[in-house]
Amino acid sequence: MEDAVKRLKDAVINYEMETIADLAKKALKDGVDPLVAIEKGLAEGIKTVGERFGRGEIYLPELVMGAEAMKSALAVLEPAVPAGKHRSSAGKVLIGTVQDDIHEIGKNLVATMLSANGFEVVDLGVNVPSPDFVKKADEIKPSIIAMSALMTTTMPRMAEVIAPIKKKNKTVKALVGGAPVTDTYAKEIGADGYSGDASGAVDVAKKLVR
Ligand code: B12
Repeated sequence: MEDAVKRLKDAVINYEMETIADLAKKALKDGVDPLVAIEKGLAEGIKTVGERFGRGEIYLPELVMGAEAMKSALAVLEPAVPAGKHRSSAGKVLIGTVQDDIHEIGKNLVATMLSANGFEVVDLGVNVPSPDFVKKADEIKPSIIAMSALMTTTMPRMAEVIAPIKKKNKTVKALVGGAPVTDTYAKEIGADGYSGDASGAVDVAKKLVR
C-alpha cells in the first residue's frame, strides 16, 4: 500500500501525465485510502516539483506537466474521498483563489474536504476579483469565507476581501490558507482561522461555526 502512494508521488515528479490516472485507479482498487494517496502521494510529489522549480532546476513547462499529472490523478481520487458522517449542512462556505492567482489544486482539495464533511460549498474558482468575493458573500450570506493564495504577491488580496465583508456582516468568519500563508499572517489580516492542509481546514471550519 505504501508502495502505491510512493508510486503516485514519483509519477507527479516524473510528469507521468498519461499513466498516472491508471495508477490512481489501481491504488483505489488495492484499498489505498484516497486521502492518504492525495496528501502523502500527489501533494508530496508536487511539493518536490515546486522546490525544483524554485531552485531553477526545472522550468515552467515542467511545472505545468507536474500540475497536470496531479490533476489527472485527483480526478480519480477526489470523488473517492469518503463523505463525513453527517450529511446535514454544517454551514455554508464561500471559497475561491484570490485575484491574480490561478493556483487551484489546494483550493479544490479544501473545497472537496469541506463538502465531504457536510459543508455546503460555493466555489468561485480562481483569480476571483476581490469585489466579486464581497458581492457574492452579500448575496449568499455564508458562515465562512475561505480564500486560497499561493503567492507572496497575491496574499494581500485576502485582506482586501476580509475588511469589507466583515464590515457588512459581523458573524461571517474568514478562513485562509495556501503555501505562503502562516498563522501569524492570518491573524495580522483579521482572519479567524488558518490551516496548512485540507484536513486541518475541516477541523478549523468546524470550530469556526460551532
Ligand atoms: C502547481 C503549481 C503551479 C501550476 C498551477 C496549476 C493549477 N491548476 O493550480 C501552474 C504551472 C499553472 C503555476 C503557475 C505559476 N506559478 Co506556481 N506553483 C505550483 C506549485 C509547484 C504547487 C502548488 C500546488 O498545487 N500545490 C499542491 C497543493 C495540494 O498544495 P497547496 O496549494 O499549498 O494547498 C494546500 C495548503 O496550502 C492548504 N490550502 C490551500 N489553499 C487553502 C485555502 C484555505 C482556506 C485553507 C484553510 C487551506 C488551504 O491546503 C492545501 C491542501 O493540503 C507551487 C510550489 C509550492 N510549494 O506551493 C508553485 C508556486 C506557488 N508557483 C509560483 C510561481 C512563481 C508561479 C508563476 C508566477 C510562474 C510563472 N512564471 O508564470 C505562475 C503564476 C500564475 C498566476 N498568476 O497565478 C511560486 C510562487 C512564488 C511566490 N511569489 O510566492 C511557487 C511557490 C513556486 C516557486 N517555488 O517558485 N504554478
